[in-house]
Amino acid sequence: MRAVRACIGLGSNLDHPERQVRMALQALAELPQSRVTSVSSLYRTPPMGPAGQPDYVNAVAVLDTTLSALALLDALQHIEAVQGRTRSGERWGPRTLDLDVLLYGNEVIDHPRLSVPHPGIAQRAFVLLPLAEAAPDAKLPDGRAVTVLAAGCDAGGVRRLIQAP
Ligand code: 5RU
Ligand code: CA
Ligand code: CA
Repeated sequence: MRAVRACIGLGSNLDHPERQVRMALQALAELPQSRVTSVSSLYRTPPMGPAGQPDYVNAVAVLDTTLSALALLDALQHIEAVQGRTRSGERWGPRTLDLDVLLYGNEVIDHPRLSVPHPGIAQRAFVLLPLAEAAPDAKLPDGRAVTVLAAGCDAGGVRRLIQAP
């Protein structure tokens, strides 16, 4: 099967976020049928959505994978669970680890479990800045370039924490 380039968003704001993101990057590197081709720097980002939660650490990893989009989602949710993700708190509340399929090749997916491109991708600096760093040639299925979106977003408060390897 032909490999698809999938872009994965990583986020954590509980229980040593930097360590959570590093552990998740290691887990992504060990996914079956997949190869990590690029990883962004780690960014410290102010929380969007519900206020009063800790800052996040965000990053993006790029994979070449022959996993289907839903098999990839299953694998990401397994990594979240291993790293202590609970689904009990408030919607959009703090979490130990959040892994999102941001892009899956050029596909548009509208499934009860999975929406790709990830909703909000075109507005959120904590997604666009690491995405533009890790996959500077990436475009959304509608043709918009992530570098153009990143240059136009409000990057207020987003700081590079750890330079990409
Ligand atoms: C509403 C607006 C809800 C924007 C959400 C993250 C949103 C976050 C994250 C940062 C959420 C979804 N803020 N807020 N990083 N996830 N900085 O990963 F993003 S909840
Ligand atoms: Ca998310
Ligand atoms: Ca998620």
